[in-house]
Amino acid sequence: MDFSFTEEQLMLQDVARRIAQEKIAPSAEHHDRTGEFPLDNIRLLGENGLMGIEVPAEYGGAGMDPIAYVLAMVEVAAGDGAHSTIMSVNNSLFCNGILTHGSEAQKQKYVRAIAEGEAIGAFALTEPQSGSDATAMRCRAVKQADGSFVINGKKSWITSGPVAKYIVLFAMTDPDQGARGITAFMIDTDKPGFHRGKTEPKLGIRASATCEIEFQDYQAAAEDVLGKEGEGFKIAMGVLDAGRIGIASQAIGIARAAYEATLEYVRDRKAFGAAIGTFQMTQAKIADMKCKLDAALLLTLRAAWVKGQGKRFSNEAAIAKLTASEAAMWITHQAVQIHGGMGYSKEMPLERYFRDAKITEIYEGTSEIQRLVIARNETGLR
Ligand code: COS
Repeated sequence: MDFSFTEEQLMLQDVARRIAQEKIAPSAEHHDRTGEFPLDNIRLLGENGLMGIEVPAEYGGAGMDPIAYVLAMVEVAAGDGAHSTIMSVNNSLFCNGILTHGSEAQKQKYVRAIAEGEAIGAFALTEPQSGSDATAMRCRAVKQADGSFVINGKKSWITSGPVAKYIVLFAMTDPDQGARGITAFMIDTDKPGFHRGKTEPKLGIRASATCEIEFQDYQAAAEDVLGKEGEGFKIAMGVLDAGRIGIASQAIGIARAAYEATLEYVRDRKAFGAAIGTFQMTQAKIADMKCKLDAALLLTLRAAWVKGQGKRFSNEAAIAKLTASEAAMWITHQAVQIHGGMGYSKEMPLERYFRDAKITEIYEGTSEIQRLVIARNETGLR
């Protein structure tokens, strides 16, 4: 077993760290306070290959592996959680699914624009009444005699929905078939029949715009189907497996930022005549933070490695996401506690890390869904 990274992986990590520390972190407070979408920074990340890390160069990407993706995501998330959410959706949920299931024309048209940072992508699975139970969706795509589809319905909690040019949409084409009646479509948001609802006010990752979207007699051509008709659920699940590696990496980045700020604070802050880092209660927290952070990173790198081997990685991705998101919640919680009043104040970024971390236990499969996936894989029972 080799724990070292390649020169290329380290170079990408370095590029991501530089952009995150020089451009993203300094504006994170502004983006969090205003909720302003960080378009310029997203373009910059795209120009540097960070919006299509695993996308081959022929489609405008960096042509790198899932390990490089983890390393870069961690750096961007350490700069700001909201930026890493946008990056994760573009890389994992948008480009990944099209690369795996798309036609050559779809790869050229949709992947290139997002990988090069010229446009923003989104992924629309969740609906107002269906989240974890994805097969309960009501959005309908009705096939016409000429092979095209007419789409009607609502999708909610769409990350980058307010700004996305293209969306991977999941709609029911055959409700009698349940999971096997769902089809994936490529949506162009400039076409008639596509509407955006209000932007969601959120606890954290506030600059990653989120909204409801609605389809009213949206016409999708036969060539807009992604993969095959009826394969949508499996496409969504496969894409979410990859997405969970991204969210695990995001959780690690947010947690690392909180951990590093805490290390600095416990060295400087004095109480009862000594640095608080010399107190055993603080030391125990520091040790536990570091163990959880390293465990999360190693599990996430393992999931990325299995993905890179071309094997099924659903279980490893669920284990990584569950471990990393719960670690991030615990670490940011302890970081706020150690900082005391300063942790609770908006003068320091600790309270933002705490708010940003929470979503990693919810989106792309809640912690409860990750436990369900892991237990099903381990026991073989349903
Ligand atoms: N990769 C590929 N195929 C998968 C898969 C995966 N990760 N997970 C399931 N499938 C396939 C199954 O093999 C099955 O195929 P067959 O019909 O050929 O047997 C089919 O999909 C249905 O699978 P299953 O019966 O396990 O589906 P369930 O309805 O029981 O749902 C859960 C399984 C709950 C795990 C799934 O719905 C899920 O992950 N939900 C969370 C969704 C989510 O993350 N939402 C957040 C939206 S993005 S913010």
